[in-house]
Amino acid sequence: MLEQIKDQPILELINQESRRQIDELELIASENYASPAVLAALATPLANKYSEGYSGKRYYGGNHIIDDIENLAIERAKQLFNAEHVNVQPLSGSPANLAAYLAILEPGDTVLGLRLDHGGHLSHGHPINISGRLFKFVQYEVDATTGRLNMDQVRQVAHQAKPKLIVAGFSAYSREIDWAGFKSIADEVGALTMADISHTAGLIAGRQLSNPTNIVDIVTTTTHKTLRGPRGAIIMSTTKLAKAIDRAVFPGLQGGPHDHVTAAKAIAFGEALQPAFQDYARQVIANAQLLAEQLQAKNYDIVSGGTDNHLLVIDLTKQGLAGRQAEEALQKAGLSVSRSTVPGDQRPPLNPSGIRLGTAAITTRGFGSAEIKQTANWLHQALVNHADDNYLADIKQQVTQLGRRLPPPSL
Ligand code: DSN
Repeated sequence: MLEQIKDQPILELINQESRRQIDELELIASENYASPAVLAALATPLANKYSEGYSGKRYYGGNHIIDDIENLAIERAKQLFNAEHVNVQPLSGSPANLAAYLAILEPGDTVLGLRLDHGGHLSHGHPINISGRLFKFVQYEVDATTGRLNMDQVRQVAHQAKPKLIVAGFSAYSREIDWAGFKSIADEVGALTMADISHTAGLIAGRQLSNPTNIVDIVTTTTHKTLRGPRGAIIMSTTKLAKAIDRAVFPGLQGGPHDHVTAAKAIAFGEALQPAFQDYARQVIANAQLLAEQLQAKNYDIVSGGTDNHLLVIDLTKQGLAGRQAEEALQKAGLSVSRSTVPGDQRPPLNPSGIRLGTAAITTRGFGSAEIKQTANWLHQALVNHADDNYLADIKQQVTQLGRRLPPPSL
């Protein structure tokens, strides 16, 4: 496929990024490597088509084949998540969340969401995001001592705020979620519930974490994190909310869906329906738990004391390191991570107190316990020697050797 690209500057940059993805270890919790089949679908003539509307009700001609593709994606997503209704058109996670809000809320309505610096997401009501500008978000927090959600505290905030919607879902929270607990609090205050499972969708689809579909009213998820599909998102809902969700996505928020991405989503859902995907999801969690244990043994503080999913947040306060400093040093060692706030962070968001690690991508490369222990050692050595560029370059060479032995499947 790449041989078709004659534009040398772009081709060279694409090749550089491909080499980087082989030679470095991707520990960013929201990233993964889509399969060759998923990537191939993205480079097909489906990208040429306009399909505003839905199956059988499009605003453009020539969509009978696109209808079949979209229907297949919907049926597979329904099977994967046991969902009553699925909209596969959202372009990504934030638009999916916004469409969900538009389906059931009016501007000014009160909504509950987790604070960004406690592990929430911008689109869960941060004042700088359109969610926080359109709606009156009241933010709940994780417990200051345990780093975990305390459902009694969530209940207290809900009873005070009397929201129309409670959003449960996170970008940097490593513990299992009590979906039924959120639902019962919502019922007590007459609110709807929405779960944003963008981070854990693959672990839910792989039957390793509990599934909120059929407990809450709306579930949104991106398709490219643990779910290992293309960049994009879907919205699942009860049949009762189906029409409102569909109208909010189109014509409420978006124009034409990206049909090549819809095909890639269908392929990814098909892959996730295979028994091997459950083994993958199990290994992602085992790897994250081992990584957390290894780092704790080296005296690192893991927020909440560990992980039940694919991610962990390390509070580097004890090490006297800031998140940005750590991220930059690790990058020099070929270890790609993202800085992260920790609950109650005293530092600014651009240079917070922690880093977030995830094992979805390295597990796709075939990492098991030996490679995880090695990775924990490299992380520790790089953080201890963060000011020594020669030392970091030396680690990078070792990282690259392992990276070339276990390349991403698409490269
Ligand atoms: N940017 C994603 C993450 O890193 O968690 C969420 O949108």
